[in-house]
Amino acid sequence: MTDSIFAKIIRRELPADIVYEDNLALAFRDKNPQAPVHILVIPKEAIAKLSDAESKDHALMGHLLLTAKRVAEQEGLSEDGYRVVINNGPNGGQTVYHLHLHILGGRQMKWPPG
Ligand code: DGP
Repeated sequence: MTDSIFAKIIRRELPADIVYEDNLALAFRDKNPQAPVHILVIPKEAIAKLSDAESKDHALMGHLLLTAKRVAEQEGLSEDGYRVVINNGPNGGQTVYHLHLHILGGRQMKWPPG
């Protein structure tokens, strides 16, 4: 089990601009936005990183991806497009060890990412 800042956001011990919540997931605006729209989608279950996900998490992982789609629609990003990113571990650039999907939109993305 991890207890990161995101666990504190789930428990409302830290403030966040929450844009979506259900029994499995929470979505809130990134405090250091890298695009006009930058939202994080997290599971309420404390999975530290993508590489820690297991077969039992199959449905949850699908739910997180569909939640990202739903939140992107809610934010009006569907027509122009958007990017969904998971940073995994040190080389992936992960800094908060509670699994999260970044939704980035509102500008043209570049490829490859840095
Ligand atoms: P990553 O590098 O993939 O682990 O991304 C972590 C993201 O979390 C980063 O874009 C900044 C964001 N972040 C860190 N601390 C907080 C916080 O306390 N509140 C919010 N809303 N976002 C945070």
